[in-house]
Formats: sequence, structure tokens, C-alpha cells
Amino acid sequence: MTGPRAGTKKVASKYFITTAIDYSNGEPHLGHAYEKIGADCVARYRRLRGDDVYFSIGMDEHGQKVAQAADEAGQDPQAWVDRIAAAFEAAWEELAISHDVFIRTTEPRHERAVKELFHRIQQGGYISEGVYSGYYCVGCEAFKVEKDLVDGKCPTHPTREIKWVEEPNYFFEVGRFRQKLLDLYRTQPDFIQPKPKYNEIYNVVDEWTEDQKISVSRSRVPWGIPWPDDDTHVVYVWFEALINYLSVTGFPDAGYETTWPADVHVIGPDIVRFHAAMWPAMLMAADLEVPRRVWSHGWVNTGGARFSKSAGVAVTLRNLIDRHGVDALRYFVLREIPWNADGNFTWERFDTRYTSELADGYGNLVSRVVAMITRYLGGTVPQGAGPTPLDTFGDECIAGYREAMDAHLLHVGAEHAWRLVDRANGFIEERAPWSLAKQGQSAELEETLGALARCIARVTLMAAPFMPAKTQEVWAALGLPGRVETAGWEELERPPTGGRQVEKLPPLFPKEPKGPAS
Ligand code: ME8
Repeated sequence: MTGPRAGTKKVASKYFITTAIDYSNGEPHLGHAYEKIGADCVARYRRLRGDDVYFSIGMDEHGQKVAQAADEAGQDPQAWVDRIAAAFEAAWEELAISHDVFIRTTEPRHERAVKELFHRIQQGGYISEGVYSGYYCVGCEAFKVEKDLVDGKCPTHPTREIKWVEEPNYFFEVGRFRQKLLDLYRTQPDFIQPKPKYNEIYNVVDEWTEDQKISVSRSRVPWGIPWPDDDTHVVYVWFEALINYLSVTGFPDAGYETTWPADVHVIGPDIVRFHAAMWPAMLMAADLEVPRRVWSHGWVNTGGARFSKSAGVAVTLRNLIDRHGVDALRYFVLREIPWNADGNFTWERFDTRYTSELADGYGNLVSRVVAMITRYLGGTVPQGAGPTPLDTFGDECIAGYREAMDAHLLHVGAEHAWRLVDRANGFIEERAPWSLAKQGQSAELEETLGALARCIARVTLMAAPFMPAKTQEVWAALGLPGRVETAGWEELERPPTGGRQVEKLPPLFPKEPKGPAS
């Protein structure tokens, strides 16, 4: 493990995290939200660890799919993407996504980075002309070969018709990087995670030939970045969209190297090939560093199908947020759906976890302890003797949490924090502070309530990347200064609770749902 040990001073290290940029062809749904919430949780965790985080998200606004959506809505593509970008930004703001930058591929700073990278790749001699003939799936915005199709359809977009395309195109000679890519995968086995995705991509690249080429221009698509020396073409949407990760660093201006390379690209399972094979090859061709890691989360499914534009209409983000609030939704999706595998959304599981883990678990723990400190100790948090068995158990949970979160296993991280919630609720029953107060055992009472206050501060810090607003309420109720999100790892290891004045707080997780399960 790396990072600070208790008592050592830490120099902030840079941590650049990105998510996929979403297509502007419809409203945001839970699949998009899950990715942004998870990446946000990682970003907030890295800040807790003391890293200097740079977190980018954005919109993929070019390509046929977006142009078609605008056309179907009878709108000019620019007006359409402006409206969609506003809808996504509003959703991310409501969901408390703490990004530093929101990039749109129609912005001049992106076009500038695309042109420069393209120029470097071309200078390297990796672009050639040819004729493309083959299948194209507008849903994936990707070229397909016969063996990618099932019953003549793209398995990811079975409702879309696959088009046969034949046109003059510019090609990127990706096969020339086959060996370098395989060497990268071998020497950096955690470059692609989780492991099944590593194996999948390794095998794909292994099967490439040295003269493998990817078509990187489109001649009959008007909506895109013009091909630099031939305005009868636009740059293929994937070839330019990937470059957003450089655009947000200020590339090609001096200083972009302080941010690049990305520490992790967080993406969904359908687009790993683009990120782990095509993108590093493009960077190698331009003589730039490759990202440090590509992390694929799984699919969020509901009723046996994955969330998509159409399924998202049945279960909207609005309904999901309204049911139990933003923080409950963030916690639920990250706890329920493993960050390294597919998972299911059901209203039943949402309600069950909400009640048992948030209302009866964390919420109840906080309100009982605050009430007892108020009633028995005039509201002042005691330091108390220690460490108690609860502190020792807390140390174990923190170690487990850190190991899991460092490995991006967010669901396991949450589990460690909640092991401590359960243990603390058990500790209250064992110690029965009400009896200690009645019998005038003040040293034992102070030891118990001091340990519980420390424990709540620790759970709150561990839970903060998952639930930034609710944990802030608890932080303030414990009389702790500043904002929970600016607290550091040292406070997690040794919470400064003693001597603070608690404040009463309204029920954190009211049992009555605020919105319908539909
Ligand atoms: O792929 N569960 O955009 P996109 C989990 N523009 N993740 C999901 C999901 C679900 N049900 N549905 C979508 C694109 N996603 C490109 C990316 S990056 C340079 C360009 C994820 O709007 C999906 O896997 O189709 C992807 O990571 C992200 O949402 C955006 O999907």
C-alpha cells in the first residue's frame, strides 16, 4: 500500500480522473449517473487521502447518432446539443458530482487539441487514404465485422438497423502499435481492470495484424470536426472524442504535462476497446504518454435489461432522486452494484437498504448518540478513556476501507464503513449508557460516549465520498469545524471530537418515502 502513515507529512500527489463523455442523443439516465457517481466517489476519496485531484466529465456532441437525434427533434444540431448539455449539467449538479471541468466536444479548446494531436499522428506517418467498406452501427458509432453481429444486428443495439457503408476514408494504422500495446499490457497488468476486461482486450489486440487499420474519417456525415486538410470529411467521432481527455489538460499549451497522463479513465464495459487499445495507440503515434489505467465498471440493469435511453424513460433519474433523496441514491447504487461487475436496480432493494442501513443503521446511530450526549453530558462530547474495543474495531474497518477504496472496490469500501455502524449500534446495547448514567458511573459513561462520538466521526468520513450532504450534516452536529470534504486522513485515524458541543439534528433519513416507486 502507498500513502500516508499516521503522523507522517504528505506531499499532495496529482490524481487525474475522467469519466466517459456522454452522447448528446437523449436525457441522462441511471447508467450515466452510476458512472459519474462512482467516479465522484473515487475523486472524493482521493481528496480525503490528500491527493490534488483533477476530475473531468463532459459531453460527446458530434457523430451521426447525435445528428439523427437532433433531426428527429426537428432541431439544429448545435441548439440540440446546447439543450442536452444543460440537462446533463443540471443532473450532475443535483447529484453533487464534484468535477473540476465539464468539456463539450463542440468547444474550440477541444477542436484545437484534436487538430494538434491529429497533426502529430499524421507527421508520424500513421495516416493513410483508402476506401472503407463494411458495416456501421450508429448506436455504437463503430465499424463492425460480420462476427460482431448476432442475427445481422449489433448485440448492444439490437433495435438499430446496421448500415453497410462504402466510402473513401482516412485510416489510422493502428496495427503498427500491436506489439507496443501487448508489451504495455504485459508490463502493466493493471492497465486494464477488472481482469476479465484485460483478457478480452489482450486477445483482441493479439489477433490484430501488423497492417490493421481503423477508418478515422467520415465523408457523408456533416456534423463533426472538419478533417484538417480535406473538408469533404469530418473526423470520425471516436477518434476525436477520446482526445477530450487531453483537451481538458490545456493540450497543446505548455503546462498540460502537469496534469497528463490521466491516472484513471472510468468507463463502461462497451467502450473498453476504444480506451485501452485505440486511444493508447493514438497517443503512442503522437509520442505522448498513455494513461495509467482504464477502469471498466459494469452494466446497471433493471427488469433484466440494461438502462438505456428507452429503459431510462420507465425509471427516470427524477423518480430515483425523489424517492429518498440524492445521498440515499448515491449510497444505494454504489453499495448495491459492485463497481467491478454488473448489477441490478430494483425499488425493493432500494427501499430495504434505505431502511436498514441508512434510517435504522447510520441515521439511528447518530441520533441516539447525539441525544445521549445532550441528555447526560450537557451536549459536550467527552474525550473519555480509551482506546475501547470499538476504537480497535474501527482501526480494522479503516484498514479494510482503505485497501478496498485504493483498489477501486467501492462497494467493499462502503461495506467496511457499515460494519462499523453495526458494531457501534451493538456497543450501545452492550454498554447501555442509560444505566451508566442512572448509576452515576461517569467515567464509564464518558468512555462509552467518547468512543461512540469518535466512531461516528470515522464512519462519517468514510461515508463522505458516498453521501457528501448527509455526512456534512452529521459533521456539523458533532460540532466539528469546517467541511467534511476538506477533512484529511489524519482526522479519520484520530477524530478530534472531544470537547466539542453537539447540535441536535432533524431525522437524517425519514422513513416515509418522498416519492413513488415508479
Ligand atoms: O459511449 N450501466 O456515450 P454513452 C452502466 N460517447 N453504464 C452505462 C449504462 C448502463 N446501463 N448505459 C450507459 C459513449 N453507460 C461515448 C463515450 S468517451 C470518449 C465517449 C455508460 O452516452 C457507458 O458505458 O453511450 C459509457 O461509459 C457512458 O455511460 C456514456 O455512454
